[in-house]
Amino acid sequence: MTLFKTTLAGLLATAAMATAATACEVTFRSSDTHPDGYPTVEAVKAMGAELEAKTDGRLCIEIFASAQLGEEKDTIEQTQFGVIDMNRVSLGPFNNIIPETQIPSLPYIFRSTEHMHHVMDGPIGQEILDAFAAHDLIGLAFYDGGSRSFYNSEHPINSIADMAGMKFRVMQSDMFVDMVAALGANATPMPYGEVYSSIQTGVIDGAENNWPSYDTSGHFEVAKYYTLDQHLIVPEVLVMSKITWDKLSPEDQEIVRQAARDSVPVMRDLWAAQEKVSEAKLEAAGVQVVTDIDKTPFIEAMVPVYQKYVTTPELQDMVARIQATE
Ligand code: GTR
Repeated sequence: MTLFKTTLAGLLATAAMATAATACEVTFRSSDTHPDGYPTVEAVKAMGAELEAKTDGRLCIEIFASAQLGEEKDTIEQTQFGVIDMNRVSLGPFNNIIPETQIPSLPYIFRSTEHMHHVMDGPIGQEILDAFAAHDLIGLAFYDGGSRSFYNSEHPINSIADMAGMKFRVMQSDMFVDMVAALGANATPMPYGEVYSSIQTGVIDGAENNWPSYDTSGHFEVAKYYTLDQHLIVPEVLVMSKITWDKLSPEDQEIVRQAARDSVPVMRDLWAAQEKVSEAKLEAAGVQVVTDIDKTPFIEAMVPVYQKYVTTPELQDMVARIQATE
């Protein structure tokens, strides 16, 4: 009987999905490394709802959360090839491919999340979104990624000296490898999905991320020392494959762009709430947080990173314009 009920429920669900699918002329397959319920996933859902509403159900989004389609670096390639239609990713894994994305990924480039919003919502953000087109991608919108700080399994970090010789995972970006080296530690670039077991088995001592990712990845279970040095405020980005984009009419392209833009405030609200929830949850779970860290030595240590990566007059100008933004 139970089996029959399960089968029936399954059939009904399949039928419902089939009905929904036939109503959609085009279904964009969208990737996210985060689980269902995470602010980025929910924001893309909101975008999908707007798309369906504005096109009478013609354009739809199907989200593949929890890295079902692969780790970020691989899904970026698949999006360039048009195998994946949409992707919500950090700017970090784009650093080695699109030089403009290195600028908002520079350590301590933004003074606060508000500063980041002012920059990314304005002409500089638009220039960076436009830079994706030369790489077979359409930059649709930026999302929040909070501020990233170091956590590890060994001991509290109260100053740069405490990081000496430690091994931290970074996103797959050469600039982040140099950032960690500039702090006297060693960096291992690795996909997000491998970090938990790598900390657990001692392959690395720790990693760095924001509160919500530290929480939902479970990394706090294996690395309980978190120091709020806030070295990165890296925006996240929502991109579409240029192959998919080019198949759309100009009218539909505008609807897609607008729906992506409209999902940004949704994301920001969800993000602000999630940061608080994750922080409270992990503090209750016994994470040891160092909050009063002097950031000045960290900021000063980043000079060689800026020298190495901010090389062309265009990139130097972008840094200057960001610093001059209120
Ligand atoms: C998260 C970000 C993900 C991913 C991850 C990582 O904060 O939202 O897109 O880049 O960090 O560290 O790989």
